[in-house]
Amino acid sequence: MGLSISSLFQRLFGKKAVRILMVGLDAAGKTTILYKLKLGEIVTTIPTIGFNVETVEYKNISFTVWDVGGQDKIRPLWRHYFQNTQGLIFVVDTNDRERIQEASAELHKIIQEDELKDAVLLVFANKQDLPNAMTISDVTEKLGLNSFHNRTWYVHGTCAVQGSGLYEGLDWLSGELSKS
Ligand SMILES: Nc1nc2c(ncn2[C@@H]2O[C@H](COP(=O)(O)OP(=O)(O)OP(=O)(O)O)[C@@H](O)[C@H]2O)c(=O)[nH]1
Ligand SMILES: [Mg+2]
Repeated sequence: MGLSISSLFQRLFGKKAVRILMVGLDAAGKTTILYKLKLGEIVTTIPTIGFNVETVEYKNISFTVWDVGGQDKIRPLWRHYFQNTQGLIFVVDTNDRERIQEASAELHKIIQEDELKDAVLLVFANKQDLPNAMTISDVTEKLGLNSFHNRTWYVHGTCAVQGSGLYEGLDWLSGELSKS
């Protein structure tokens, strides 16, 4: 026996349930993304101390998205959310050139965690609406994504306040996660 919650959910509702962890530096736009996906609206955010969690239904998948605050003092809390994560969304502020190395270091630190070894990685290169934003190839290079050999990853440009790019990211995630 031993039906997982996910397969039980799938039998009852015909949808696959997946657990997504969304992290990134503070002010990258995670909470804005979460509520744009959930409500279709821009909410006024305050820095997240702790986490927000919402379920977003898209296509044949029910995504439970955990959005964890990114301030440096609370980044050590991220690891408490790693377990059972099937998809990791790493959000980067492409306008924040000063902290792209810091973002890269945080990504490299968590990606080697054993609990995340099977998680697919979606990078949202956010704030593409701002004039000084780094390009997708810049972000790919600065995050060292090409060094992730045993990882399924994808980077997509987004503008959370307009909602652009978000569903393309979920499309990719749903494609990858329905394979497993
Ligand atoms: N111009 C622009 N601003 C954005 C975009 N996405 C988010 N913002 C703004 O960036 C600020 C920070 O957004 P949040 O969603 O609170 O950031 P966060 O990643 O949740 O931050 P923490 O909770 O501190 O980890 C807010 O003022 C947002 O309105 C975007 O695509 N473009
Ligand atoms: Mg937040």
